[in-house]
Amino acid sequence: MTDAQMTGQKTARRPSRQRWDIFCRVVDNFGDIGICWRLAKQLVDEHGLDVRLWVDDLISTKRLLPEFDMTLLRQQIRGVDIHHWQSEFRFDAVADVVIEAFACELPENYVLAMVAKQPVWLNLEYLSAENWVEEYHLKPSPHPRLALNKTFFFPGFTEHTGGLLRERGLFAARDEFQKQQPLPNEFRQNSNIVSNTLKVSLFCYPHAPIHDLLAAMAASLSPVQCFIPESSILGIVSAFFGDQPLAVGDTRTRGNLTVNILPFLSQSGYDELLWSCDLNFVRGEDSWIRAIWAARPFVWLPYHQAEDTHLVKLAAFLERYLEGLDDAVAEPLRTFHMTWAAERFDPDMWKKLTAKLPGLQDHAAHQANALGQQADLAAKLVIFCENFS
Ligand code: TRH
Repeated sequence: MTDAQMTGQKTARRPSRQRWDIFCRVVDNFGDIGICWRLAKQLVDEHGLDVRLWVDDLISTKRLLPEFDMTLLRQQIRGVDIHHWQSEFRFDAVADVVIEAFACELPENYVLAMVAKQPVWLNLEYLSAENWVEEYHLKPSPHPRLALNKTFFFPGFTEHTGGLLRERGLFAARDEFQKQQPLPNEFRQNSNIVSNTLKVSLFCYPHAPIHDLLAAMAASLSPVQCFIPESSILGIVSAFFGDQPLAVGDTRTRGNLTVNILPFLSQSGYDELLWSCDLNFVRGEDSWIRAIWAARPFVWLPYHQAEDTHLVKLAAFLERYLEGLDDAVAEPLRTFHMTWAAERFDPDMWKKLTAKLPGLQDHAAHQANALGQQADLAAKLVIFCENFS
């Protein structure tokens, strides 16, 4: 592979590879399918590719894509050919480019068929801001038995990584949306938005100290409105209010906190929620990236990993993300992140964090613009495949 290929730089082009297969096995939650669906759609919309998305978990797919019909083995949605990936795997032909998302292990019969076709085979990895990512991005991995080569493709925050998922026109849509007052979005219809409150969205894992966070919000000196899309934390939120189980459309108040339970939103509706709030709590991978693009301050909770690897991942991200920010502003956000992810809480850190929101807002806008200057992940994938030899 040449240097230009390693860095994703353009050289003389081979004809575009037309058919792409993306394989997605849902481990849990929504990130796996959320990312694969977003990527598939972008490859169709912006690169004119013929994309098949193979997914094994129909329930998660349905949650994310309400128009998805769980009775069908195959269906077209917004230009993407979605197939149910069943244990007995049937396919017509191997694609030109094969994306194995998050080391999901391709079906054996498909891998055998790849030997004759020799497609570009990429393992799309999880996102991390750690330094080693640059070194491993685009590293080849020969198959142990067959004449096949897989390439590791790492998303990331620097030019020498695979970049971040970002659709063309996302910033323009966000800016247009944020200009409008009152904000016209689907969650608004379900909630009575009060002006002059601190608007917060909350999407996190149930092991986070949610009760303590809600208590700190309730004790705030000024009003806080917290929007919670329906998720696995609803029981904890209900228990905080000592109430019947909360349901979509419910509103509860304690002290200076008002909570609105929203439906699980569409991906674009969720973007609008992030764009509308002054502070967003996000998790996993895809909502984390969307929070960055929202250009609003956020608290990211990484997916829990053994031996506290997620805390290393978090520290690496904060190191990169907070670079250039005055320490007096950066420190409350760093402390909040690390404490929240370690499942501890101190009410004081909520006060300190909210006191620094104006400075954090400027920084969030700056970082979104700076990262938005880099080529996005879909474009980098396409360029890499065009130059692959
Ligand atoms: O759901 P997540 O925790 O996903 C994961 C999984 O744990 C997965 O196994 C792991 O590999 C990955 O993280 C790192 O969090 P994430 O990644 O933010 O995905 C949530 C998706 O759901 C994202 O596409 C945004 C979307 N979403 C909506 O569309 N509507 C909503 O209302 C909300 C709250 C989220």
